[in-house]
Amino acid sequence: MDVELFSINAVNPNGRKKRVLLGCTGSVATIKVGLLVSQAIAESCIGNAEPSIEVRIVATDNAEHFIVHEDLPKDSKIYTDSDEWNSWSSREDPILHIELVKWADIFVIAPLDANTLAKLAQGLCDNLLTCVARAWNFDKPLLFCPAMNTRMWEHPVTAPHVATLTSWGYKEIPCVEKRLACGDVGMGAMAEVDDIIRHVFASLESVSCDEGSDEPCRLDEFDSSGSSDSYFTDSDSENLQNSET
Ligand code: PCO
Repeated sequence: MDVELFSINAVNPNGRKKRVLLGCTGSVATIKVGLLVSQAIAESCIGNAEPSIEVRIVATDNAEHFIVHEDLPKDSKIYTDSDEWNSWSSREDPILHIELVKWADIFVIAPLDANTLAKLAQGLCDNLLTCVARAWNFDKPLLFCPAMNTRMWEHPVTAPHVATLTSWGYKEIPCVEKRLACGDVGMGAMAEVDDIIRHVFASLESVSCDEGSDEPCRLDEFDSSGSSDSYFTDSDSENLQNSET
């Protein structure tokens, strides 16, 4: 698809920021999540007084190994499997993956590793990220960026899995060929951050979030209960210590 660079109109005329839910899995390409989020937010400011997108992250347990927290904007919201379980104690409590589906305007899984790709293609949902995907509202876009070692990419099971996802209307942002983290050169690297952002903004163009069209959502209850992780920088910690002394 030919997407014009910076042809963003992520701003909703009614004022609400467009809500990007970013899923990260256990590919080493998750090291780029900070760059992806920071750059997307910065680019969404172009032509607008302030960012026109809000990004929240769903990370699998394996993704957590690769997240470089220092690269993420301060106060980035990261939801993990433990949030799903810690936030539920009785039947009146909201279910985190359902609230995330209601909250988001778009779900972007970047990177999508071989394991989670296989799970999604089979309909498995054994963690927060795969539950979000399984409960996804097909009226909203879901984009995925495969990323894995070339040997895994070339396994015969990969292409049918990708084809299954695209047959459901999920949009693939194809992987590229380059030197991978393990030193091998070949297909399987996550698409470039610039390309991912262009595709996300292009998909957001068609997302309407007119006043009154939002599904009622109880995500604020998680945030105010402090059950999800916010990332704070070292300077926040220093400021806190200074204010305590
Ligand atoms: C390597 N696996 C990988 C996963 C995909 N790689 C990438 C890129 C990064 C660096 O530009 C890691 C983002 O190579 O997406 O490298 C061996 S298992």
